[in-house]
Amino acid sequence: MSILQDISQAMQKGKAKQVKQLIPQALEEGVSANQILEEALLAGMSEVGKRFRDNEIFVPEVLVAARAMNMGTELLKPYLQQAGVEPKGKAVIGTVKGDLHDIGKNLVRMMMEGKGIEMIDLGVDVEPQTFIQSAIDNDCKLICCSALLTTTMNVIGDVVECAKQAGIRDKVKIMIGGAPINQQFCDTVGADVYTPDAATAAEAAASLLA
Ligand code: B1M
Repeated sequence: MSILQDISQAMQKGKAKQVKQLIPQALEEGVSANQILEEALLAGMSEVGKRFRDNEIFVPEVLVAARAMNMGTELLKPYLQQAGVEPKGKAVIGTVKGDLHDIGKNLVRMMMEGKGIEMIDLGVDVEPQTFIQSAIDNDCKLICCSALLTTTMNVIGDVVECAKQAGIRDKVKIMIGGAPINQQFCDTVGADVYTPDAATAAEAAASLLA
C-alpha cells in the first residue's frame, strides 16, 4: 500500500495518532501537501460518507474519522498556505445554526487565511444574528456561511435577511458553500457568491476583498 492509502485508511478508521505520524513521513518522502489533502484525506472522507449513507458505519465511527481528518488538515496548514502574503482584510466564517459539520468550513478558513485574510471563526451551529453582529463588531466586509445539511441550508436565507434588517446588506458580501449548496440556491436566497470548494472560495474571497 502507498503512504497515501495508509493515511487514508488510518483517517477512515479514526486513528488520529497514526495520521499524525504518517503525514510528516509522507511530506519527508516528497509527497505534496495538496496531494495528501486531495488523495488521502478528502478521498478517504468521501469513502466514509458513502459507507455512512449505506448504513455500513454510524455516527461514532464518522465522528472519530472526522477528528482524525481535522487533525490531518491542521498538520497540513503551514504547507497549504503561501508565505509572506499581504494582509487582505477580515471575514467571519461559521457553519449555520443546527449544523455541526466543520471539516469543510475549517478547510475554507485555512485556505482563506493562506490568502492573507484575517478569519474570525464562529464555529458551528451559528445563529444568523451572530454572523451579522460579529461582522459589525469586527468591521468585516465578508460573511462566509457553510451548510452541509438540506435541513440547515435555508438558514443561509435567514443570514441574508438579518443583514438586510441590520442595514448592512450593501456593506457586506455573503459567500456560501457546502455539499447541498449550488449556484441556483445562492441566487434564490440572495447571497453574493457560491463556490464549490475551499480553494475556489479562497480565490473568490481574496478578489472580493482586494
Ligand atoms: Co453528517 N451528514 N450528519 N456527520 N456527514 C452528511 C453531510 C451526509 C451527506 C451523509 C450521508 O447521508 N451520506 C448527510 C446529509 C444528508 C442531507 O442533508 N441530505 C449527513 C447527516 C444526515 C448527518 C446527521 C443528521 C446524521 C444523524 O445524526 N443521523 C448528523 C447531523 C448533525 C448536525 O449537524 N446537526 C450528522 C453528523 C455528522 C458527524 C458529527 C458524525 C460528522 C461531522 C463531524 C465534523 O464535521 N466535525 C459527519 C460527517 C463527517 C459527514 C460526512 C461523512 C462528511 C462531511 C465532510 O466533512 N466532508 C458527510 C457525507 C459527505 O459529505 N460525503 C455527512 C469533507 C469536507 C471537506 O467536505 O464539508 O462538503 P464539505 O466541504 C467542501 C465543500 O462543500 C466546500 O469546501 C469543502 C471542500 O473543499 N465548502 C464550502 C464547505 N463549506 C463551504 C463554504 C464556502 C465555500 C465552500 O464558502 C463560505
